[in-house]
Amino acid sequence: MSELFLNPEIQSRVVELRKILQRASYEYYALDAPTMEDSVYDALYHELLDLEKQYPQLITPDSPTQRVGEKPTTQFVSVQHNIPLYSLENAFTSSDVTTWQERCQKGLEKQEFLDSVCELKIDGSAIALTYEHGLLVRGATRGDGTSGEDITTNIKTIRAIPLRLNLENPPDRLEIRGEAFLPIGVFDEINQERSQQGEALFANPRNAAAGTLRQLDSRIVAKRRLDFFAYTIHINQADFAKQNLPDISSQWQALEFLQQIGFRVNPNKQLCKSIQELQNYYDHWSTARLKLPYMTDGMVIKLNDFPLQELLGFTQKTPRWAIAWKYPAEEMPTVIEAVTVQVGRTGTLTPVAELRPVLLAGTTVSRATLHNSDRLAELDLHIGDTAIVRKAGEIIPEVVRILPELRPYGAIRFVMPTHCPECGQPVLKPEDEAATRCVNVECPAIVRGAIEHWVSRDALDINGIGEKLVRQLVTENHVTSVADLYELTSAQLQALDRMGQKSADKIVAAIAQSKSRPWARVLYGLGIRHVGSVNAQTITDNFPNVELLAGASPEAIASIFGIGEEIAQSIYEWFRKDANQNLVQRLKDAGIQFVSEPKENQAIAINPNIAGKTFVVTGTLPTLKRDEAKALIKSAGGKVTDSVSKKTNYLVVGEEAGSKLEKAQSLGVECLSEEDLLKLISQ
Ligand code: 3BD
Repeated sequence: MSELFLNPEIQSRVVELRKILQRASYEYYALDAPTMEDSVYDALYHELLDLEKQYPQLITPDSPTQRVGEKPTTQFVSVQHNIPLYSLENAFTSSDVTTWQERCQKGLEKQEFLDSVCELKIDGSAIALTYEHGLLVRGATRGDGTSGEDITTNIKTIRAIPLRLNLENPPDRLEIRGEAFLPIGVFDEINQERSQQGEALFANPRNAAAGTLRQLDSRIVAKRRLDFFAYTIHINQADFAKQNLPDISSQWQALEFLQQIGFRVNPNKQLCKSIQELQNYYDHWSTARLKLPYMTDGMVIKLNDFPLQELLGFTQKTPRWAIAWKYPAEEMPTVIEAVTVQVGRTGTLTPVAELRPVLLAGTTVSRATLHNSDRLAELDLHIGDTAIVRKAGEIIPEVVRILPELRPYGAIRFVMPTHCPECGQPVLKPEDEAATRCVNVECPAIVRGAIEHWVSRDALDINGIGEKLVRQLVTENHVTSVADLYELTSAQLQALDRMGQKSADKIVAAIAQSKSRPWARVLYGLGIRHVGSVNAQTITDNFPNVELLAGASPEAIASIFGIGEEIAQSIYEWFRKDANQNLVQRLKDAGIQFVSEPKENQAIAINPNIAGKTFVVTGTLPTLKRDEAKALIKSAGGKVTDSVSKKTNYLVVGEEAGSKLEKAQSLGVECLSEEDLLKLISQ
């Protein structure tokens, strides 16, 4: 009935609203240049929605209100792809890429480098879109390349995919291919939500995207905010001529055209004119990709010229004119052959998976941490399980998850031992802590750890005492505490395996030299929980001798600017133990410094790049010692702390950086190399 009373003004308003909203979406998604405030878009969108509710006969399939379906589908329908979706050949090294380029040249009887377009390889799901007369009529998964599933209702929820092409005279039919993906931020949000609701987590954004695309309820898909980058266009030759479309004879032009007609195209594309340029693109994005809000697993190289592509054609599965150059995999499945348990310096027991070796991020990995017993229980790990192991960059390899469907029959669950594997004493696991601990102060692992820490570079810095020697000294009972080091004789050392007089004398001298190390290093060397080398300096600045510190209340210690209650409590408790008091006495008797030297006045040149900024230093720097780097930062007015937090401005990173780098990356803290730091200071 309402049709009869339809006001022509309303009809034209509906058409106008759609035009305005479509334009705004195009600028926002395709051009990445928003022109309309969200609130304005919202208001106009709701105006359209209300009109369409009143006059349902005005609804068109390309209306921006039609992105979310009404009710869930029961199953997806299989569809044939008119043009198959090919696979890509993989390259893993620059020589693979050179070989590919030479093969192309040979096939085309050319001598010179063939211009190539580099695109980031987005780690999502390949999608095929069909447009008829400019309207999106079908979206399908890649499937096996020849047939996939019709997921049109889900595809329509993706705002980066236009429902109508931005084209005056659209061809009768046109196919677009590209990659649908979940931005990493959205992925994290989804997993956080799932974990709160006790649902199984998605392993990575790719699986989450694929899972979302195959959701039967498009209202859920709409909430997941999928995104899309287009990279291929197929237009019928005859159609092409008929509509007098612009000339598209290269991949570069195709990408530009795709953006023009309304698609989001990845902006990080490059037209390369030499092998060196391909290499530079690969090198640049191998690290720059880590800062992108979506996952990439490599780059795709395509010969730019369409006529040349056509001449080369396809093999059974792949185009000869394209290749994917992959970054080394960071996650791989492998078999856990055994689990061993390591005892650390503080007595913490860490379960370690012994793996069938796999290549990860360019290195062979045969062990991965399992963190603690809570994590073990979460994984439900059985010996012989196949697990996904992950190693990214400098980060310690870890077991991400188990594939229970591959568990061998009769496999035995691994449980944490009730006794320390090093000393045989019972272990403790406080209810409120994840860690299992050996609390036997004479446990050889703890003694070894204490000594290794005492001699380490930021502590007493004693050269020549490595892990092997420490092990020998402890096993042979020469040393049961760090104080025993100062009673070692050259003769005792010479009695050890492979130790000559010269080396033995050197070590004894190095130990003696350590007696002159400042009180701050001594405090750090004691290995009190939570006391890092920076905290130790702050504390000794305020407590110039050990007697003052040993007698201080937790409140007095925590009153120091920059020292928290946890550290204060830990120090307080440490000095309450007789064994520790005895240790301090023995070290004092041996001549170790437990008193601050009077401070000389230092000339300070405040640097605005550094002043007021908070730094953390980690790993082995190429030329500076960590202490030297820290002193440099402090002398320029910067603050140095021991651990990375949201308040950290910079992480200075060297070789073999561990969890601090991982933390900094997850918090988005800027990382500096030694060179970067020196530049910043000298500016
Ligand atoms: C991307 C093929 C060609 C048109 C075949 C050259 C293999 C997934 O960002 N270009 C890209 C990306 C993927 C591509 C092509 N360009 N094929 C491309 C691609 N920028 N990821 N892929 N695909 C898409 C695949 N998918 C699932 C199973 C097997 N192969």
